[in-house]
Amino acid sequence: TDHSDTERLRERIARVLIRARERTAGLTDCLDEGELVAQHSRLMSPLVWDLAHIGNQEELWLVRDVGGREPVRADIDQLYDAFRHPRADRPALPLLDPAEAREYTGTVRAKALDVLADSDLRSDRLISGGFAFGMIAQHEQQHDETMLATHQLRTGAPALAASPAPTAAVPVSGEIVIPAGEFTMGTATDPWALDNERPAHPVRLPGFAIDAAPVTNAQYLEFIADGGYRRRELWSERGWAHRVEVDLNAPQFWENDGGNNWWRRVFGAMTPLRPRQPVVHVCWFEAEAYANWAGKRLPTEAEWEKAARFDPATGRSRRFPWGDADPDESTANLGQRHLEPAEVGAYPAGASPAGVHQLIGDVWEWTSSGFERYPEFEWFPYPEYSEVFFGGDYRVLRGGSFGTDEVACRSTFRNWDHPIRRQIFSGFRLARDLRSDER
Ligand code: AVJ
Ligand code: FE
Repeated sequence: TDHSDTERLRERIARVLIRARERTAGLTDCLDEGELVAQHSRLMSPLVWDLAHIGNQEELWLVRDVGGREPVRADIDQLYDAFRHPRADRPALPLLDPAEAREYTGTVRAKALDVLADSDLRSDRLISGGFAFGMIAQHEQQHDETMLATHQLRTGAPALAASPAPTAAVPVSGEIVIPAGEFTMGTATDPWALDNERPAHPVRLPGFAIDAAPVTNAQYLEFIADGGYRRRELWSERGWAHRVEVDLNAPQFWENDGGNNWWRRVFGAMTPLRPRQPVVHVCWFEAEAYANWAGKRLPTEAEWEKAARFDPATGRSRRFPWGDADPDESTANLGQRHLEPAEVGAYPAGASPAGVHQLIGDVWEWTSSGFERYPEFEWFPYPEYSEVFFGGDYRVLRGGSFGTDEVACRSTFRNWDHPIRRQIFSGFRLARDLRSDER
C-alpha cells in the first residue's frame, strides 16, 4: 500500500543518514583537536571545516527549506559556503572548534530527523521520493570521501584501519568489444539521481573496445620502466608542462628504495606495491600519457556508461553492470570497507553482461570527456551543484572508488575534477576504436 511504501522509504532515509553520520564520526573522532583544525594539504579543508559544512548544508536544505524551521545558526552560513572561501583559506577563518562543530551537526541532525518524521515525502519535487534527504546523504558521503583523501595526505601514525581488499578470484585481462548502436544515457527514474545525471537520453555510439579491467600497478610499472615519465612525445603539451613543473615521476604516494622495489604509503602505513591492484592517485595527464604509450585512449564518458549499463539481451540500461540490485560485498569494493582497491578479478559477480569487470568501486576512472550538460539539462535544486562547473577545466570520472558510499554511486553518477588532481582515488582503464576488420 501507499502508506507502508512511505514508511519503508522513511526508514531507508533514516538508515542512510545514520550510516553517513557514523562514517563522519569515524573519520573525525580518531584524531585529536590539533589534527582536526590543521590543514594537512593546501588542496584540502581542515577536517573540522568539512564537519561543520556537512551540518550547515543539512540545516539549509532539510531544516530550513524542506522543514520550514527557524535557522539553528544563520550567523555561520557564510563561513561554510564553499564558493566564498577557497580551501587554502579555510584554516584562517573563525571556524567552530571541534566540540562546537560536533554539537552543531548533532543539533541539526535531530531537527532533520524530526522534519523527516513530519514529511509526507510526496508533496513537491524537492521531497518527492525523498530526494532532498537523499541529496543530503550523498553530500555527507561525498565529503566523507574527501575527508578520507585528507587522511591519506596527513603524516603521522595511522589513524584508520580496515581489512585488506580481496585478491583475484578469476583471471581478467584483455579487451571487450561493445558493438555499435544506441543506448540510454542518464536516468529519468532513479529518484535520488542528481541533476547532472538527467535527463535520460539516447546516445548512438560506433563500436569500440574497452579494457575488461582498470590498469594495474604492474602495468603502470612497465610504463615507468619504459621511460614513460621521460618521453616527451607521450605527453600532451599541457601534460608535459605540468609533469615538469611539479616533477611527476610516479603516482602520488609511491616510494622507491633506490632499486626496483616500490612501496606505497597507504593511510600512514608503508606497504609493498601490490602488482594486481588498479593503479590509484594518478592525474588525468598521467592517464593520457599512459594511453599514448599503450597505443590506446581513455574511454569517453558515454562509452564508459554504455559498458557499465547496456544490456544487449534487452537493449535496456541497467542501474549497475550486474543488474538493478544495490551493490553488496560480492559485487563491488565500495564504502571504505577496505582502504585500498581490490585486485583485478576480485569481483566476478560484479561484471557486466559483456564481461567488463570492476567498473563500480575500487578506483574512480578518468574519462576523456569534459564536464558538460546533457541535452535539456535543468539545474535542480540549485545551480551551484553542477551548472556552474559545466564547461570548466574539468574531466569526468566514473564508477566510484573504495572510498565511495553506495548512496553516492551508480552507473549514471558523474564526478569531475581538474586534470592535474590526483589526491582523489583516481585510476583509469583504456579503450580504442575498432579496426575496420573488427567492425
Ligand atoms: C562532485 C565530488 C566534485 O566534492 O566538490 C560536495 C561534490 N558538491 N559539496 C565536490 C560536492 C558540494 C563535489 N564533487
Ligand atoms: Fe559540500
